[in-house]
Amino acid sequence: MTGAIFILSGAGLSAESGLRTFRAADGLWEDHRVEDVATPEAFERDPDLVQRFYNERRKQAGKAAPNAAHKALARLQKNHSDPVYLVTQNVDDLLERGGADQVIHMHGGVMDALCAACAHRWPAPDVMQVSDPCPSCGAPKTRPDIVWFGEIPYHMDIIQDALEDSDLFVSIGTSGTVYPAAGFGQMARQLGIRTLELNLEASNAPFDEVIEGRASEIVPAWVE
Ligand code: BV8
Repeated sequence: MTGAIFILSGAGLSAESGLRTFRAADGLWEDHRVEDVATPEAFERDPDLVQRFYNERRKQAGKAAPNAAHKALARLQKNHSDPVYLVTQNVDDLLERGGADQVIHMHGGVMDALCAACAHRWPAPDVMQVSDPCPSCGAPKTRPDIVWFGEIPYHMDIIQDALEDSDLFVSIGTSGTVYPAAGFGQMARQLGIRTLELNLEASNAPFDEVIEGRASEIVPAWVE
């Protein structure tokens, strides 16, 4: 396999590490309505509820271990002769802990804190409060470094360049529900790039090839 590879991952990549997906029967959103915990309006309205939601996510992410799929993608990035762009919708750090050294977190990271006043970032405390003073400007406006619905995803320019540079687009463990990530497959097809989906169940988007199965099995098999 030669040529640059663009890999978009979603919650299914981390499901076997014990982190719940969003739209499964026991998905996260089932516990909370999206608009109650994953929008800037929710944070304005009830910052403590939002902080509790992300403190719990951070605790779960910290307890989770990278699975064979995370480690296989890290190996691919290290060993492949051309660039491997690891673009993830996930806010956990399991790809990094699985050995990947360049991960593009387009929806942010739950292990980081962000100052809503000066945009300073720092490693999040286990239990974050909005009143935590920013280490840089001192403002008591601490929020999780997460891209909420209605906010602009991070690194869109880098992602666009990576897609245009790639010869293969691989979607791993995502339902293709949330934009703009859900539109990357279509952009790849318009660029004439071959597309592959690795998913527990096909998401029914028009990929050139689909491999169904659990990420911890099908991702290492595809990488090797
Ligand atoms: C934006 C952080 C403008 C939070 C997240 C109407 C129509 C279309 C679009 C919109 C609309 N109204 C509003 C929008 C825009 C909106 C959107 O798309 N809404 C959706 C709900 C319709 N998007 C936004 O607001 C985005 N911002 O558009 O700004 C803009 C855009 C571009 C340029 C300039 C301006 C911001 C979206 C970011 C929201 N934040 N995450 C948090 O994590 O708490 S999204 C959240 O859900 C996740 O991060 C993830 O990205 C996302 C999607 O979930 P998936 O990862 O796909 O997980 P899901 O549960 O859905 O699926 C799991 C998959 O895994 C399944 O396929 C399953 O089969 C598979 N699986 C399960 N187990 C396994 C497995 N696969 C393999 N192995 C297994 N073991």
